[in-house]
Amino acid sequence: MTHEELTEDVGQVPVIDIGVLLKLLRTIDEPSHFDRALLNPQEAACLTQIADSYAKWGHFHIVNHGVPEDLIQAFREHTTSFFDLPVEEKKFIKRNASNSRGYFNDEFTKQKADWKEGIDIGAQDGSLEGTSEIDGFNQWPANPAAFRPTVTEYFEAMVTLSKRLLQLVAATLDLPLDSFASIVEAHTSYLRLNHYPPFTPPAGQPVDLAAVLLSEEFCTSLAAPPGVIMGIERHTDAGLFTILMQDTVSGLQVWKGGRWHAVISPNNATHPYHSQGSAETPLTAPMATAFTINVGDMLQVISNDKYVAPLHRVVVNPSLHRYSAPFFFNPAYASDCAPLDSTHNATPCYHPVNWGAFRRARFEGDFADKGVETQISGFRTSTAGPPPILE
Ligand SMILES: O=C(O)CCC(=O)C(=O)O
Repeated sequence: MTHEELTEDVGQVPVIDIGVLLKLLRTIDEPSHFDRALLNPQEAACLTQIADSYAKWGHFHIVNHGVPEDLIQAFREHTTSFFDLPVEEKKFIKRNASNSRGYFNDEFTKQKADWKEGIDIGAQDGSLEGTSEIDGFNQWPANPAAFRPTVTEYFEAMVTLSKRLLQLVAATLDLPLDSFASIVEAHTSYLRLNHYPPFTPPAGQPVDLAAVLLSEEFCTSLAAPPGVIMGIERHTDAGLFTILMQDTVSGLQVWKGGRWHAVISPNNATHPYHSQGSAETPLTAPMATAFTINVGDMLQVISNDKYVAPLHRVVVNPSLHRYSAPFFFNPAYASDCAPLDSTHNATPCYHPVNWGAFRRARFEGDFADKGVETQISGFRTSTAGPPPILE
């Protein structure tokens, strides 16, 4: 049995073709006057699918998102070339406690060192230039030469797509499309490039990785058993939502219904999506360019628990390199995120969360073992009850 098969999911996480809604958004002159009742049946079905996926899974895959395929391919190639550099060269641009932008190979999640390396590139006050008190400044590698222009172009494409997706979030909540525009005008999003090298057990301590990954204990315990190395331990994303590019190697898992499920991207040829097309009804999107969307903590707060940020993690792979690129779409630092009046729960489940303060506390925990991580559960109101879990 291969590693891919070991971690294969049941293919339930929807793959949503959002082309029909993006086309519509481009034609709407006054987002504040958006009327859901005027959607045609195809548009309405797509919006319902998005709303249901946010509520049921907290994540889904999108195709036909408008990001050019050649840009995605160039971005991928430069990501791989960057990580292929000698570690000494990558460390020229290493991030530190006073600058969160740059290369790292020492991140902690749940007080455990991740089995991965990465580079963070961020926006400050809505732009890729400049510096911010919380994040510092971007550090670009000298090699590969085209890394900076390609990553910059990809970053801008992610911003454009994120703003569209945020309009759709508003639409799913029966709000005008521009309801959240002010909190992301000076957005503080960042792009993370991840490389998970193949896991090599320490000499003299052989690990039967397949047995570990298949064990009932591993699949049903929230925390990975002691001694099991993870690509990245369980966490939720802190911001509004994440646009995740996964390559063809699996590893991502999500906690739902009391166990971990593998989340295979449609970019992987084993995904059931590939068998859905036919000569009569061909698939509408090119493959290898799907993105996975994850609800983040701030959207959970704003939606007052209607949309729950999924707990996710990444398992190691014994033989394959895995690359991924989450784009964390984040509000302005000055924003206070608070439950909207119009969401399904009349009583607010959260006190307002200042994004700048929250992000600063999270970064401090990423950089070193600070004991307890800052979580939105700390902002729950006394009447809200226990934090929601995806059932
Ligand atoms: O690599 C992935 O698929 C997910 C990465 C992730 O969760 C993170 O970087 O926060």
